[in-house]
Amino acid sequence: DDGYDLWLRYTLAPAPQRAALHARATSIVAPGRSPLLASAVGELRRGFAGMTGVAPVMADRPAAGAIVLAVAGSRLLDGQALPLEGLGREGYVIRSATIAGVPVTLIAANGEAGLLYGSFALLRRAQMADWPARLDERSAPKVQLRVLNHWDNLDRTVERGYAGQSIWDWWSLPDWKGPRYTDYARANASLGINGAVLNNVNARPESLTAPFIAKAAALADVMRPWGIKIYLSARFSAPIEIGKLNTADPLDPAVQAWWRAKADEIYKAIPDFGGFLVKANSEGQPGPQDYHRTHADGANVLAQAVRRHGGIVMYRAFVYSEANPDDRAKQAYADFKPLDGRFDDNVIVQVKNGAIDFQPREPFHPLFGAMPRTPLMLEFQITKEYLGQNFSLAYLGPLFEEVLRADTMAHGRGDTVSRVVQGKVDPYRITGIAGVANIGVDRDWSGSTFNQANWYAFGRFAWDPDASSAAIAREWAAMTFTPDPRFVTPAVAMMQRSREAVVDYMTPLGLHHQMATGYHYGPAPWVHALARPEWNPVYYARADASGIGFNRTASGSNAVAQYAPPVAAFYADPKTTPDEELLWFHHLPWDYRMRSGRILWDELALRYQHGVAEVAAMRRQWAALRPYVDEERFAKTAAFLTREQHDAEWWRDASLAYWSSLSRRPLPAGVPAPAHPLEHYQSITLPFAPGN
Ligand code: BDP
Repeated sequence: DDGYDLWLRYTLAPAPQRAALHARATSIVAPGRSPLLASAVGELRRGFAGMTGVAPVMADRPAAGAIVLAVAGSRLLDGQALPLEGLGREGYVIRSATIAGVPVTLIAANGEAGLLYGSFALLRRAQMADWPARLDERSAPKVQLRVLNHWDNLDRTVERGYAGQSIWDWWSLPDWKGPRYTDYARANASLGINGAVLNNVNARPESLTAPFIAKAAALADVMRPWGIKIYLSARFSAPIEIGKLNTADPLDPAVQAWWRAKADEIYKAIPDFGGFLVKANSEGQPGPQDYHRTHADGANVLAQAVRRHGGIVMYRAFVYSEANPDDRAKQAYADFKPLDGRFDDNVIVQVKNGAIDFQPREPFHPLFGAMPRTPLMLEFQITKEYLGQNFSLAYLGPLFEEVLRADTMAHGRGDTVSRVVQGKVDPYRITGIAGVANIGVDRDWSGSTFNQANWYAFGRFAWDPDASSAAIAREWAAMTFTPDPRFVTPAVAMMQRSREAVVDYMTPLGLHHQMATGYHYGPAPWVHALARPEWNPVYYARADASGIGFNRTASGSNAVAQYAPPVAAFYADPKTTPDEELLWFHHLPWDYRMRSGRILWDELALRYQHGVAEVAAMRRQWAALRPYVDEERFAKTAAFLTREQHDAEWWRDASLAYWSSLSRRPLPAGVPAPAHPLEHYQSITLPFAPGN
């Protein structure tokens, strides 16, 4: 098994269950002709054919064991009293029911999208062997926009992509729409993902030219029957580069007219185009500040262009510049908080989960809860740029969950990031979650089987930000491998600990951004001479002979003050700051006494060691799961775990070699001396690393 089928494998169920499954999927009744409905029916047939060996027949009226798909108002639902209210167009109800005297499984919804999602939910139950005698399930997405961000370039390289080239074959589009696009759409629809931004936020202007609009339109045609809208990243200076204007000033009428005309052109080709994603005035990208305008001015010019077509603008708050050297973590809040309420009503500001950059662990971004009049869209990174990229077995469910459950205390206890994002803390007109995709042309899509779990978890959390990472892992493991609990239970336990292992062997106790320059793979805590201060790992760890950590309290950068007062107070004191975030907020002496009773130096060293030990434990665990896994996926995962173990030891040894050159303290018992002198680690470079 090369992993191509993801979690939609639909393998033949074991004989005893097969007959029971078939008895519940004898036929499909699905009046109507919409493309969404056709997708739902096609998938149900494919799925049950795979699992039972017999495709359900299409029927006009229910017979025993039929699966009945019907939207509200259908006569098939007469007398059923279904709780469809409040489900929106995408929610669904699945029920064991009796229609015309025969037992059926009913999938009902207010719109065809709901029937599609309900069909996948039923297939999930069948795949997990979790189909109770009386089905009664009701679900609706808690977030409107559930969007993948592809950082895919027009030349098919993928920024921070570790799964091969871009799946968008721009060169052969729009003429050739390969089957992989449909499989991509199916996989997303199975999770409820309803949007895809096709191109990199570091956007090329060409993506908005007529030939590329035609290519995007071809992809939109493939996605539409699966409930997915497409979006494009827009380069702010496009009016100059492709419009031949001499400015991109958002307040210039000619610029405004250009964006309107461009939007009209796009909507002509793609009537349901979702809108634009914008990265402006960040990492060299042009933006409104080039013209002394605000980010609100910048967002609004695009928003006005798409608004009459029903489009939106996702405007990123990932901004930092040399002008703000005292603490990079503070800049997004400093730039955006004063603009609260100044964005047009079809703008949503997209905020990374933490204030720096997709680190193995970050405290939640202080903008969450701080923008009552501006909808905020949460951005996660699914591709593991800073977490070992391809090779680490790092399930991100616990990371997503930790961020979503973090309490912003915006107005009081319980105002979690999840509730902010759902628009329940402040009433948002638009709600959304974005994930930077980890998808490429590799046969297994994501570079490794376990990386698929992160795509899966992203989609499930976007649907329900209050979901549980463990429950999601169980679904994924059961569908991707086998529902046999002898596999699922230990595999899930391993997944649940896997991200913490990465935190421990890379950046324990709140350390961050210690990765090598450029490709961000492997340790480089000593780097100090890059042009901008905040590009250097030493900027973040602030380690010297006296101690380690970034003082973000009032005596330091005072970044803590960007949080609501109770959160600020909690993080201002090292005694209340959790160990996991300690050095994010505090600079502490090497002999600072930790909760464990150990001194900081010893605790730090032991955390690295713990991370390494966890990877060793995962390798053993994986070896024990061999009987349940096909040869190909077993071998690749085993090889990657071996690589991860090497990387974990490298991280531990390089980091401790460097820190001990500053702390001048002996390693505690149980932590081996680094295998090589510091200079060895400092001399390692990785030419041709992917994804830059
Ligand atoms: C950083 C990546 C960089 C992205 C940037 C972004 O290193 O490649 O362009 O984020 O989010 O994490 O724009």
